[in-house]
Amino acid sequence: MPTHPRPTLIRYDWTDEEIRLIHDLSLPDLIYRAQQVHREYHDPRKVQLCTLLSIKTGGCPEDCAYCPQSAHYTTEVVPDKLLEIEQVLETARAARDSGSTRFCMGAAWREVSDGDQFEQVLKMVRGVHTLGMEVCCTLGMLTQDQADRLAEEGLTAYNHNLDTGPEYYQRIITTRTYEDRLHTLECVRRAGITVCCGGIVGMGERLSDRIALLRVLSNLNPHPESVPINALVRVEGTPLAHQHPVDPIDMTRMVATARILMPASRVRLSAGRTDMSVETQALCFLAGANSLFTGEKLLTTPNPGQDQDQVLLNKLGLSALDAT
Ligand code: SAM
Ligand code: DTB
Ligand code: SF4
Repeated sequence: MPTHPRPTLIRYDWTDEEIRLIHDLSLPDLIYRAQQVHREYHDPRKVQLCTLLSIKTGGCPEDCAYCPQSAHYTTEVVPDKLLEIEQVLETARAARDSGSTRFCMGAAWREVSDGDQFEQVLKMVRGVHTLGMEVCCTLGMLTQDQADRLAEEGLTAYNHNLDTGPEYYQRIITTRTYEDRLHTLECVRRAGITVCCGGIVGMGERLSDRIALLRVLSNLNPHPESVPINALVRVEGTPLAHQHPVDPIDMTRMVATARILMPASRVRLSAGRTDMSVETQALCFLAGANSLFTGEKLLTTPNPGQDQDQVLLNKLGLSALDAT
């Protein structure tokens, strides 16, 4: 349970200037403010554990510069066909049994096409829902009808990231627009599915691009229920393979600012944790992160395994959120 009453009003009209002032506070002031807001809306000792599974890997027609699954780049990812339903449900069951409460299925698609494969995905959604887990998908762009059908099968959340600010976005992806992404988010919202939407830091963007991303996210009304903050996983073969690693304090500032702007949302410390120390992750929890991806793998790249995360949570006195 949250440990404070709720005086902070949720706002949807944050400006870049206001966000920048928060982001640039002294670190103690920033963390203090993030902690205050965090405790008004969340139990500071609980962390949501989510498990990812790539149900359709590689060969994607999009040109997202960070992504090892894009067919535009030569990476170590071996394209595969859509997984069988049983295999997916087995993985979900194992994730549930090791404490995960949300199962997120990702497909390397530009968009969902109606037909057999979508019908299979609908069955996977129903199956995971029946296991008593929250179900999330990230399948690319959706039509309203597809979003409605996913909702009917019990989908809890749809992940569709804005990735960065609108200006820098065009340097990262040329095959679909920021407006396309916003349109899919609207379809998801209208279908009554919760929205999972965040971005990536460390792609060579300026601070103003990170601020712009936070402005767009925090001006969505309602706010996305989950906000994944990814640190770029630098994958050999992608155009962003040789970016500088993200500075731990920059990551902390991003998490804390997201927390302050979107008080009721879950802020997820997402990709990039294999390169983060325990201390960096601890700072991110202090800054208001309250969700993690667990398991050995994200979609195609490594993630700290369950044992390592258990040690992390124990050390910090945190525990997994119970299933709802
Ligand atoms: N194809 C679908 C789409 O793009 O919407 C779903 C899967 S896609 C891999 C989901 C998200 O993963 C991307 O929007 C991006 O934010 C994140 N992602 C992909 N590759 C990443 C990387 N190398 N480092 C950090 N985040 C990454
Ligand atoms: C999100 O924001 N991060 C996850 C999830 N949503 C789908 C994906 C991270 C992918 C990292 C690169 C990979 O493993 O392929
Ligand atoms: Fe395809 Fe998604 Fe990767 Fe972009 S992020 S290349 S859409 S799998």
